[in-house]
Amino acid sequence: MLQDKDRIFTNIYGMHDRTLKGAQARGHWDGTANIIKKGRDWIIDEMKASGLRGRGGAGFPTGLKWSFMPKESDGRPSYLVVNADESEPGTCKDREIMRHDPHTLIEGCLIASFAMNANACYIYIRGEYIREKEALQAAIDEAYEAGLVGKNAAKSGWDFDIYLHHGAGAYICGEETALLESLEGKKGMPRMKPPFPAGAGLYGCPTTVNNVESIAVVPTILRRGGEWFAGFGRPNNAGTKLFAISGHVNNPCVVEEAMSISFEELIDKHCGGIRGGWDNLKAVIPGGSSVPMVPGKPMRAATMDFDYLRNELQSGLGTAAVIVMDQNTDIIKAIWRLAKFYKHESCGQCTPCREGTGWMMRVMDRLVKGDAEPHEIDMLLDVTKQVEGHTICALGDAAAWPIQGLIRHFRDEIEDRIAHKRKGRPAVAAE
Ligand code: L3W
Ligand code: SF4
Repeated sequence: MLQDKDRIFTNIYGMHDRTLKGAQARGHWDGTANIIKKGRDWIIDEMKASGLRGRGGAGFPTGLKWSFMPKESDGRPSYLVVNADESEPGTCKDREIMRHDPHTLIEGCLIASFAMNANACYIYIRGEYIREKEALQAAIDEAYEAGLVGKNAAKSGWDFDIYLHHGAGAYICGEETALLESLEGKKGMPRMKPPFPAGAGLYGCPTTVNNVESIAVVPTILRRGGEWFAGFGRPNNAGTKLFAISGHVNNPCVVEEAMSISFEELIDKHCGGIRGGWDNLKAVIPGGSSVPMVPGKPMRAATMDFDYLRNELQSGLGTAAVIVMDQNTDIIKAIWRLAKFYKHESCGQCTPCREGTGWMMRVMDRLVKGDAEPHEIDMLLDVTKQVEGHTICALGDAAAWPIQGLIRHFRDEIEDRIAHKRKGRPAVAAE
């Protein structure tokens, strides 16, 4: 288990002063100019050495992503954009950083922007995060007032401006290119990639989009050293990580832990165990609803990191939003609810996603009621395969995977419900 001295987020539960004074007392903004004076190459090399992989869901190596940015300007400005559009079902970790530890994010923005030759950073925060927006804006104002950002930021010699942009409540704006479109004042619709944002991002200029947690850990990594961060977890799955655990555990929480902690330890140590005990565990979505679910038994022994969940359990760490479901869960209805979410959030620009999400939701609606024909289960699976991999952005895959997981692991339950309804017994109704 991670020791308190190794925690990066020292105010995640809001027990301490979140203002600049409190943040400085906890070690933030300490020697920021000295870090910057070590130069871009040193910062990027340390980030590579840390092994940090992006905390927004995809797990792309952060140092490598930064190295894609042009070293010399070709006349276009470079930008850092922080993705604070946290909307993945079950995910509420960045919210805690912005509420209670905003200064570590702002300091991270300055250092990361310098490393990528960017004089400006935009933070795109989700529309529903109103108090978080206020907390973050107050911290930005304090940082300007104290000379930590703005001209000659933190006496580093680097001029740096930071802007907070409030979204309007669309999940798709968390997809990095839809976010850039929205920031430019257009409809939040994903762009085709390539070009990746590092080549042509905000206003067609070199841009890196990073998740809040990925940027907020940067100052501590650089103060303590990349090797220190790489010492947690295991190779290719390094560092500390915020886990957001919800559902049928005794104490749902957000907690910073070492990557690769076992699922059992995570739940027993921090959540007081599964409601009703381990035998009552039915299924877990380990990384936010965009990753497939895993039934209870293999999940108990799982290692909570990118590679284990992908290679051993055909799932993923995603945003580490762990959604726990016990034996009382109507698993068909739970997945129907996700299907409804993705249908609502599809931007509609590509046919397989626009039509497929509606189609999948309507079949799921009948499965919940037991009103479907048995052959429709395979038909539904076939439709998920037509959507998966055939769309502009990952929302299509994210809509397909929970349904594929349901059919793979709980087919018996779907068949039982259909058989039950055919015998004229009442079935659970979808709302
Ligand atoms: C330059 C290349 N850059 C990749 C960059 C790319 C992006 C990053 C990862 O989706 C997933 C999605 C959600 N040259 C590059 C390159 N990049 N190749 O690396 O890219 P990618 O395409 O692997 O992923 P993505 O499009 O960023 C993110 C899943 O995360 N998810 C969570 C979603 C919700 C939230 C939230 O609420 N906070 O994040 C959970 O699983 O479904 O699969 O920057 O440009 N050759
Ligand atoms: Fe829009 Fe869906 Fe296509 Fe993504 S996959 S671009 S959300 S229609």
